Amino acid sequence: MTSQTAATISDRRRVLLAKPRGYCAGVDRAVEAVEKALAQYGAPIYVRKQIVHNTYVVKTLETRGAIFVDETEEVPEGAIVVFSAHGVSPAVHAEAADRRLRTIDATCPLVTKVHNEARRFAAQDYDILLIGHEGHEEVEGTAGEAPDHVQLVDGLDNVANVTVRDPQKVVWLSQTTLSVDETNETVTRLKDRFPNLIDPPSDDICYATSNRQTAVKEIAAQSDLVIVVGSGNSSNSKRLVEVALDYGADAAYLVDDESFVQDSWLDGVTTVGVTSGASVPEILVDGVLRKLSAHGFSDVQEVESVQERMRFALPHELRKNLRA
Ligand code: 2E7
Ligand code: F3S
Repeated sequence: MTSQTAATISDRRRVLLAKPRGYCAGVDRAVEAVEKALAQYGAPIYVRKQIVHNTYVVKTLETRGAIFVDETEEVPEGAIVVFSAHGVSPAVHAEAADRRLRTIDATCPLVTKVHNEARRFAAQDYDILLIGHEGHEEVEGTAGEAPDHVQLVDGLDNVANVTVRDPQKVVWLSQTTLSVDETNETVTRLKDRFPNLIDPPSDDICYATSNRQTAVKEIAAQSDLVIVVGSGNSSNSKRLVEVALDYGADAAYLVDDESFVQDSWLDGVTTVGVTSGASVPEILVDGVLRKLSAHGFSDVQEVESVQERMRFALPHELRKNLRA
């Protein structure tokens, strides 16, 4: 290769950086809730489950004095516990009350909205088809609002197994972080079986999930490779990898941080798309961009598809004194 050809190729190397990406309003609020609790009451502050599904966020809060537990029974009586952004069922609230825990509920307000829908339809004796991923904390919390009325529909293959009491009285709800396209397909199949299936009063897939998918669609077709920054248990981040592949990226990978980016992925690549899930701090994206720059991808073009301005107020418990 002549030096001129090499220069031409390296000049063409670029990064398309999706916007919006990273923290959503619910994550911002939940992480700030733990930070404020630590500042206001001092360490330790207990947190039930990962406050958001990001390894770096959890580790950072741990170094500041947060203790992450799986269940409320691991929290000493009378201590302060924060409930994660993904929400909890009424049974978990009751357990915490039994143990006289002082609770700060960092459930995203858009998840609370889905809980309220579940309660309202259950009170009217509807069968509720909850589209979501089995075992995900958000699904457990929402289903726990009306366990006798909710059945989980996890993926298209599950549609055939659904049985309802009265096909005239069925509603679907969903997890907030699903693939928009796949959910539409699932609903279409459900409506083939239950033509009178009612839609949720407003979209359950949240603005942040849907905007990040729109943004990655815009860069995927032009990208040889898409790197999604996010942790392996982050539902919305994993969906971004799938959407990138569906919309024309030749390859797409989920990475926790730049150390996971393999040099071999960049062989023969001229355009790298980069985005991040809703639980991902920007510092992790910066690290990936630095690594790409070191490999000749220093031309970074941000592609903004939707403007976001959403903000949520902190949990109300942080506006009063929780001291015992
Ligand atoms: C809360 C909710 O923490 P995440 O990675 O969670 P998912 O649900 O995508 O695994 O992202 C932020 C977030 C998204 N949804 C937090 Cl209900
Ligand atoms: Fe809430 Fe959606 Fe974020 S449900 S926590 S705004 S990804």
